Amino acid sequence: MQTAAVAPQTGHKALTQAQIDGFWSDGFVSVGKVLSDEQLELLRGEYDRTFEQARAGKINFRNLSINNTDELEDKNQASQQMLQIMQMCEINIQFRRLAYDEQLLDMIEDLIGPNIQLFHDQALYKPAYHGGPVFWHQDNAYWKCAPANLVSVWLTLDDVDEDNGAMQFIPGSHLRTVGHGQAQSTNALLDSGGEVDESQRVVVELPAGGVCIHHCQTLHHTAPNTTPRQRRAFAIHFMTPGTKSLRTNQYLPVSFGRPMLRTRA
Ligand SMILES: O=C(O)CCC(=O)C(=O)O
Repeated sequence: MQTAAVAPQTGHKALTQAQIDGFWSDGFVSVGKVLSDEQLELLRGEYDRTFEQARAGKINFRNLSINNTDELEDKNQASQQMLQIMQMCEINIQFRRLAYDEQLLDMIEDLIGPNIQLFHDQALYKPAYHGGPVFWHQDNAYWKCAPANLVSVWLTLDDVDEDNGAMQFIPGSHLRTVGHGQAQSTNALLDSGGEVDESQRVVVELPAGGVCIHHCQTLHHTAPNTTPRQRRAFAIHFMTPGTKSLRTNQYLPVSFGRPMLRTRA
């Protein structure tokens, strides 16, 4: 069983003590708007362009709402679409730069210390009207990393609320691991819904350019998007160097896809 990491004493760089304490007691913290309007405009354009290329078959993507035998037409036409492009940092320079954003890294340093390596990133797009759900899960049920002290920045390029797919969390759920099963409607997602007391859920509404941060064991999900408003999100998953994959029993080496983003001077 994995246990949640203990908060390192790093001093404050970007988060307040209340935000840091909130993160360690709840397993998530909402930071509000972080991106400037200029950054937001630039990233929206790059995001849309990349998804257009993906839908045209030029870039790999998955529709997490279907069984990915991966016919392009199926992915594009499905009645529910939770679209995912992995490793934007390897295909788009603006999203790679975002992983190195000092403001974001200052927040992450407040939580896991000054040695920060990228685990991976992903664009998660719920189109208007037929955006598919992401079921309740703890990220580390997918990742199987040790120690389980990875943290994720989830960043939205659109205003988000419960109806178009804002993040929903169960406070305190990062303190223990729960069981996950394969979701029935798709081969791409796990589902730990049976373990969740939904009356405890907290919906984190954010404005476009807003950020929330969560621990890799915090139970979270997002609802289908049936609204006329698209929901473009981007997640960056950070780890400390020396993190091990329990699948391979190997440390995760520094590479182009897993660069060191910050090290102690
Ligand atoms: O963007 C979503 O809908 C879900 C994101 C998520 O589960 C994550 O970033 O860990």
